[in-house]
Amino acid sequence: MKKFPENFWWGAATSGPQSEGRFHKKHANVFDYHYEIDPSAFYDQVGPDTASNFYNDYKNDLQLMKEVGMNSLRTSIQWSRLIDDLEKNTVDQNAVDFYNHVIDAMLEIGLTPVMNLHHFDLPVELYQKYGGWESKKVVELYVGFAEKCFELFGDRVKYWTTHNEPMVVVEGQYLFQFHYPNLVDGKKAVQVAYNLNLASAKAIAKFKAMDLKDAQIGTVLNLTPTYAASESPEDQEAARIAELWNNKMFLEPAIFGHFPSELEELLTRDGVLWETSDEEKAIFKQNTIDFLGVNYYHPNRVKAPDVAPDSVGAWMPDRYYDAYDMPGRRVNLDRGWEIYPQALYDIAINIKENYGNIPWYVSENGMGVSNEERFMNADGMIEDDYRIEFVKEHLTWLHKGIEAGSNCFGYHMWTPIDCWSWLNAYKNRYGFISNNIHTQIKTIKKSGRWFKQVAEQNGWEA
Ligand code: BGP
Repeated sequence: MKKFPENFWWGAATSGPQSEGRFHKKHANVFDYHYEIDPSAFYDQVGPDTASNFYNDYKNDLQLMKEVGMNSLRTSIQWSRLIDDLEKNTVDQNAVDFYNHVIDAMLEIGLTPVMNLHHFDLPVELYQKYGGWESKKVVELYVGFAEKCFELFGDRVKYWTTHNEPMVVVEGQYLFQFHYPNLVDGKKAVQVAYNLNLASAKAIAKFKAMDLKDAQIGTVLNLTPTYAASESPEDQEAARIAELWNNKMFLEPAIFGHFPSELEELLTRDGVLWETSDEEKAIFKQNTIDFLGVNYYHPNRVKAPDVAPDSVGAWMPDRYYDAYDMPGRRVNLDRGWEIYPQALYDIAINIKENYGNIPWYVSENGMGVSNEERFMNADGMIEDDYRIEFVKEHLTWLHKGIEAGSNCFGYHMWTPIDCWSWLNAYKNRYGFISNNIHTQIKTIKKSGRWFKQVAEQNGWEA
């Protein structure tokens, strides 16, 4: 038997904006707004309005999650739903009732709730008025929202996370133009990265001051481990900087309470360092995470840049490294991401050796596949053997990492029920449970049945 540690979390993750639908939501987040002004930016012009109808269907959905063996679920509380007046941080009572019902329903059926506070879904008004995460005013407003969440739900929710993949906000909105407002501005990107880290530390400060019983707080990072194309000093240097920028910029403040000095030196030399203060440095120092969530999809392979990093032009972090397309790599062509399960072992060992072996869990992993109806059998079940293989391979490497002493306490799949994706909408499906978006009929896939057995046995017969 491949056995996992006792009380291992077997579960899955989704987010409010990708599952609930906009029903009765007072404010638009940046994605709601982007869809309003430019539906053609979204696959098949499908927006987040209905998503997977979790707002109306949560009881049935949670029951299905239980049926695939999940003992825990991460979702998020939408800032744009919970808060009524964004400046005064008053709450919308309908939203409070909704999240109370969801949390109570989860506890009733034995699904441990993990609640995230920000999953790319900034209320658009705060972008329009203050420039969103560019502004420390927005950091304060977010902290007020977080505090409300702890007050309202902290008696029952014992696991909180401050952000999901803050790096995606930096890259999508400020560097590589894949999320609204699609800016290209390296200097702003640096400040946004800092402010997101600061928001997390300040929310943690509020959380700690409240002294909630048995509750823990963490953050969710997309760790894309960096692999250099070769042993050459140039490729190794490219990998060092890519690792600093993509991973350490968030990992180190979260775990150690300060930014990596090598990164600060590089940004200072390039004249783009963030605005900081001694007071803020003290906040980082005192407010580190209790546990880490790691989203892992694909590795980051890099090589020395073709163009010299000191070339003339606006500052961008990727002037220091180029993407390396490794010949012979395995790829999920529907999403374009490399499949490299061994990275989960490397992550496990990295956390053990370089990050104080902090308790951590895989907070997302998964494979988005298009047109899964082609695998539907006569009973209407999708036979997604490729997903079973994918999960099994990843769990095998994770297991090796745990056996080597890494302090991993769970594995969450992205996602329980096929849900809406940012620009890809419903193109690629990730769930253990399929969703017909026209009828909202949800059906367990073969992978869901397989996962139930694994969860029940806390492993599988090797
Ligand atoms: C992660 C996000 C999720 C989810 C997932 C799948 O980066 O945290 O929100 O969307 O990726 O990616 P995509 O939906 O882009 O295929």
